[in-house]
Amino acid sequence: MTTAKIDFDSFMSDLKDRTPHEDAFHQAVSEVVEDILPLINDNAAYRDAALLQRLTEPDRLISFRVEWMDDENKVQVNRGHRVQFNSAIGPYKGGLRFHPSVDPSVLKFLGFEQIFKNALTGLPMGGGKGGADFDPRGRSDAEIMRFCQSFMLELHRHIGPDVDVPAGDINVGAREIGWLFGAYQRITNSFEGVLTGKGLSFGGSQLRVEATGYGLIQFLCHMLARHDDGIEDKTIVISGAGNVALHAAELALKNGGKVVTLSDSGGFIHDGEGLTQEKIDWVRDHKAKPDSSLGAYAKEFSADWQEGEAPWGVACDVALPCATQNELDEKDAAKLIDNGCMAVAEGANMPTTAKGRERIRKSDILFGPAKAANAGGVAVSGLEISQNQMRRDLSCEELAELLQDIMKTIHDKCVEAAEEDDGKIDYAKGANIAGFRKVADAMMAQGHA
Ligand code: NDP
Ligand code: 2IT
Repeated sequence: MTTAKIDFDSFMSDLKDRTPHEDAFHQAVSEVVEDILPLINDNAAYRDAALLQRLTEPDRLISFRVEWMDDENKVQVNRGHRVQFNSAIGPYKGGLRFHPSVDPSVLKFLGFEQIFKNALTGLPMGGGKGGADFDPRGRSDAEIMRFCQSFMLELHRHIGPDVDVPAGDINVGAREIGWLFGAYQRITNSFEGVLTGKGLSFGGSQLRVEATGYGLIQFLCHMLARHDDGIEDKTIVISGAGNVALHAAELALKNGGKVVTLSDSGGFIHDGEGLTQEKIDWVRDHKAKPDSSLGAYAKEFSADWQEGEAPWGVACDVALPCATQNELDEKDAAKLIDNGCMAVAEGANMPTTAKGRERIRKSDILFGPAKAANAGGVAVSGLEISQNQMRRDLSCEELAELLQDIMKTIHDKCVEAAEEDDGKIDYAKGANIAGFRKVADAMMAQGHA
């Protein structure tokens, strides 16, 4: 038997028929399939094994009610999910996001991306993602803690150190991971490495907090170095003001870059003088306060605040979208190109729209795709898992070296698998192909129904 070759449009149209209204998921799949379809069409065994169809259907999607008591003793109801997408190369691994926009489509796009990202790290982790449509904005600390506990009341049945190991994502930081971990421990009466991003006193890893932002800058530096350039004196525009954005800003500064913007869901600040470590620390403290807006930065440091706007119109050499999906569109890409931007590296997951990517791909801009450029966070999560299993902590120096090595290896894997056009590497294609190859080999070796 030889299964016929797959046509891109028919495949996507079948996928859309099976998963209506899941636009973000379709976008993520389309972007990967475009690059890996030639490999599948060159390999009859892949097609006979329905590899692509199996790869794009999650192992399971668990949805559940999360009920919790607010500060007025009113019962509130939210919806939680965990997408366990693919476990061919290791236990499911991926973050938890609490945001009103969370739905199966968003989590499936994130879980699908995570399969390839985790494969690129070289560590044994499958792909998963989870979260809830809970909005922590306007909620007290006690309410958020109770929400985490109720969320874990159901999630604990589906996770475990050898099954599925969640971590943080938007609005789930070290504090929420601590509350989730405490609830898991009380429910199951076992102390095990079931979450990553934990506090250092109960099994967390050094450098996990910094890893995504730091890894992003390391990846960017490798891309620039391969093209005989560096980050020093470059003007850098960053979106977001959370974990990824602030750590990216921090390492960019340490390496001699000039960071001139940050943003949040209310707008962006433009600081022509450039951020300093002191200003970054101020933003971290300020944003940790409930419902705080980045707008206050403008008064504190005499900078510009552009309400409701994104920062892509600010002239820069490097742009780092680090907030959320589809935050950089075709028009934004055109502004970056017009302003002479030379590199875009994605700290957030799928921050660039399909048309935005297309525009960038056709330009001279070097493009570091999320699944490669932001893999540092999950890589250190993978190292947290091994530290927990060994019951031995690595030092900050050891972890810093491991993170450096992993980001360099990811960069080199992308280059090796990519196409080079006039000296410019298609990193997005390289990341998709290199991530796919590892997962495909494992799936083929493990057989099918
Ligand atoms: P945080 O919750 O720490 O920060 C998120 C930031 O993005 C905040 O400044 C938030 O603004 C802003 N933001 C969120 N949603 C929107 C929106 N719809 N429009 C505009 N701004 C928005 O999250 P992280 O920094 O951890 O995550 C940021 C991105 O990085 C996400 O895409 C995440 O998936 C990705 N990522 C995170 C990793 C990690 O280790 N944490 C690893 C790899 C990727 P506000 O405060 O106003 O809500
Ligand atoms: O998108 C991501 O890679 C994360 N949010 C981190 C996942 C993890 O398991 O550390």
